[in-house]
Amino acid sequence: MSTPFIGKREYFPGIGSIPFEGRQSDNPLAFKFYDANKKIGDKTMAEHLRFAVCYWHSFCNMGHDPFGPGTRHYPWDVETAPLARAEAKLDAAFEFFTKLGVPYYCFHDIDMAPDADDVGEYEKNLKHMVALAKERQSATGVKLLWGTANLFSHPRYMNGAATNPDFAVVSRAAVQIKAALDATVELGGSNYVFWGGREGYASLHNTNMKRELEHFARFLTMARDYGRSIGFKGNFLIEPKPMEPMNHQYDFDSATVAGFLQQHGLEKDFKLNIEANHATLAGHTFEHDLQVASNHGLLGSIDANRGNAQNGWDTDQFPSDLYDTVGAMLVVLRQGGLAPGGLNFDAKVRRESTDADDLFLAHIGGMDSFARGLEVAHSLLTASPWEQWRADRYASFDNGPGRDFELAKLSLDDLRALAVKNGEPTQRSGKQERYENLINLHLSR
Ligand code: XUL
Ligand code: CO
Repeated sequence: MSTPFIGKREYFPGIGSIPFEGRQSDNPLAFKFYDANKKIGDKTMAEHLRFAVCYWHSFCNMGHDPFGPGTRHYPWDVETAPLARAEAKLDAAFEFFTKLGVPYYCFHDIDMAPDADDVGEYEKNLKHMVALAKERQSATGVKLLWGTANLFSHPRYMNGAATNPDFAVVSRAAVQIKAALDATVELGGSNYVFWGGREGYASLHNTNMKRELEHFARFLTMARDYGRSIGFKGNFLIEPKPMEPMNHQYDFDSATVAGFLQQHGLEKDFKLNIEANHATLAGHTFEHDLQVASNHGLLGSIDANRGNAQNGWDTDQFPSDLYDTVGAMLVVLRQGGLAPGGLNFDAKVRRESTDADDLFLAHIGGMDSFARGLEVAHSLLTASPWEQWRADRYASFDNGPGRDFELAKLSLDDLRALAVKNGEPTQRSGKQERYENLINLHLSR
């Protein structure tokens, strides 16, 4: 099957549009569960899942690790001039998005455009590439889920960007934030992400944490004000991560960021972008950090990936664990969806996965895993006793004194008097295994 490609040449020859073939198919380059137009409840799968491909891992990361260089050879890297290489990479990226059939993508400023120490040159490069990306977006219908600035790779940011102890670096960071916000607005992005890569510390001995956090809030407030002044109507998203690259990062997890946003009056404009492998690095499950964000009305978007239970690093593997995707989709469905956020695959193929089709296989697997997670979560919520069981567990608060307690009508003395009257509470089982069995049953149907 051939698909039109939009660049000067085809970068993924031999691979056409990825079709939906259903669970009986043996075709590795076909979806088994992700059927974009299939209705789940009142929305299609595409509307629920809002998949995005990330630019950095998919088209920039060569597979290097601390022990060796990259293992991948990208055909767009044969261009030697930086701008020509960026243009070829853009064509390859849009060819990939279109063949895969995802509605969205995400990028950092310097994933798409060549970086430069000279501010004018950096801004010129980004503007040039954004103009081309805008053309590709209108030619293909692929949209921008979110834009962001890379404020962690350049050595100038080694001590942080917005939280750097040197004001000269804080000011230099503003160049990139302003340009990336301009780019996001120009490309009609639905969200703008801040991942505080080096916003944290290596040692408390030399760090005034309180002052750095105040600078961080000031910086985010300025970015918010600038974004709104140029017409950005979407959500600003903070992406929590507890560590790596720094020993400690200020946006540790959902609970920490929710408190920070509320403390600084930013909770109306900012939400959270929760990444699975960041939640597990913080010692939580993915589902936990999603739920905490959702409790605060702050779950804005998801970076979909998974870690490795054995080593605990940010391995950014493609999601493949259905138990995890069911858990995630339960939280998403209960809060009524993710829009204007989405599911961005912040994931990379393994260093040993060096064929061009591996990028397709990885995304197909991730999309199928979330499509299946969506189906199972929907069926648990609408065609099983799950919600009733959970509600029954709290039934003692639905009326009588329990309800009065929730309505703040009782004092501590009242509670004591009730305890004396009622005697020792009857033991009630949590019945966790019953829910686990139900998930497996619905997964196998
Ligand atoms: C790093 C990470 C970033 C952000 C965007 O762990 O997740 O790629 O998603 O800066
Ligand atoms: Co991420």
